[in-house]
Amino acid sequence: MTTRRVFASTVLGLIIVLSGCGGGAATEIDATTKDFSFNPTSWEVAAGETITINLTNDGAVEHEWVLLQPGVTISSEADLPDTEEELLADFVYWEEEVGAGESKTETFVAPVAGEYQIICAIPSHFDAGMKGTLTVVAEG
Ligand SMILES: [Cu+2]
Repeated sequence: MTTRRVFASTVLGLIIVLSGCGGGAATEIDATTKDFSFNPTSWEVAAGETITINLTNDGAVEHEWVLLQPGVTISSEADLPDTEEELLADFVYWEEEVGAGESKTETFVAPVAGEYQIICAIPSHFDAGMKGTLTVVAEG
């Protein structure tokens, strides 16, 4: 009786551990942009995987889905550099823009496990609310 209970709880624990190891993390995500927000505002993908992203812009102006580099976060646009060159070198891990009313499908390779900030880097858009979170989980 006692042995059986221990076995059952061990199996249950193993299932919980396995399911928490990124086996369910997506390799395809959807992101819709509007004026001025993302929907959804958070995504979860598996580290090192090629991720397909389906971008749809339901807004009236162009938007971007910008994945910031590991360890890089901003709290306002004042934290961003003045030049595109510095932005790409020091802040951006991957980015794609999508025109008003347009849709596109692109791919990028997910970085190492961690929490990453998603922004729209078009002036005034981040401060207006275009921010999100990409959670990258390690593969089990
Ligand atoms: Cu935008």
